[in-house]
Amino acid sequence: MLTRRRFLAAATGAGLAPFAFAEGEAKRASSTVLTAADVHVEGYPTVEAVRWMGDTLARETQGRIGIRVYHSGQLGRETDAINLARFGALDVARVNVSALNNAFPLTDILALPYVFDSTEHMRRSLDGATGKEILKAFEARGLVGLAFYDSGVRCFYNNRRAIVEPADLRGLKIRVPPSDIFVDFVRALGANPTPLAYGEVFAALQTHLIEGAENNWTTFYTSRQFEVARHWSESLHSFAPEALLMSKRRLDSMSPPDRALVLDVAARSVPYMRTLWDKQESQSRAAVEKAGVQVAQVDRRAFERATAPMIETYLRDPELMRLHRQIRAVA
Ligand code: GTR
Repeated sequence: MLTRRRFLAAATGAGLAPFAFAEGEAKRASSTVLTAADVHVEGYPTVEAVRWMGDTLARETQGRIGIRVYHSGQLGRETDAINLARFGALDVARVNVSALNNAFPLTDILALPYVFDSTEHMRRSLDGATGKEILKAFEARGLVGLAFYDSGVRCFYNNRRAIVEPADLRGLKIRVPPSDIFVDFVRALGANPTPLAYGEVFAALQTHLIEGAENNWTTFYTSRQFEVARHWSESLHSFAPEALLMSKRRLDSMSPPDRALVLDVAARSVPYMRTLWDKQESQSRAAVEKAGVQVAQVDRRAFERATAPMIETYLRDPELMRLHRQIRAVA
């Protein structure tokens, strides 16, 4: 298997093409094999959607363009993938917006708790003006926003007790992604936010470095975290979606028709991903419940009240307030 070190050596040295050719993936000298990174395992909807893109590109270019997906965090953390893509050492980075919040402030609005009412509301906003504007904003720092994918709705889970109201979280060490929004949110609820990379969460729960985390059903299931955190709470606090980003340098190096094709295939992968997502989310929930995880309903109003001042602080930013109004208008 390819190691991260070998990948980086190839990527930052003579370019990726020699490596890809050696792997026999490119059929002709003029072939392009785009590299993509994802922290999720094979079969996860984001991984499969990017694979679908690769197959579609290969079919529609008679094998001239393809995508090689490095799944399961083989290329490291999401923050690493973002930087690799910005500097052209990786072509496609599939990451969650939470990993982009600090560098791309407009993405804050997508991660902020209680902004979206439902999956439908989120999809409508991402398909419309809000999604388009935020995808465009990545270009300021070496990236092209190809698409947004679903990531369900994030809820708390932990290995201690049922969380019904904010007081139940008091003092618990809760893992958060590397985003100030999540740090501030968990702190406002009286817990101790502990930023960790996604790949480290399972071990941190198992060794009691942390007592809980928050994420969606699919992640909870596919990462096996449900085996070590037996209390799930329906806090339904954030719909923070996934972002599919491409290295601007790489996209600009392609011919105009190839560039247009990549953008078009990425857009076409969104409905495909959503179908996979809906199926996988309900299967994951059913599997976790079958495995005996306790699901608690929470006093959602109490969570909203406890975090309202923190959310208002973010919305004091005029740009975020403008996007917030835009999103609420299509609720
Ligand atoms: C998941 C998301 C991952 C990663 C993870 C996290 O929902 O799909 O990309 O960001 O959350 O919490 O780190």
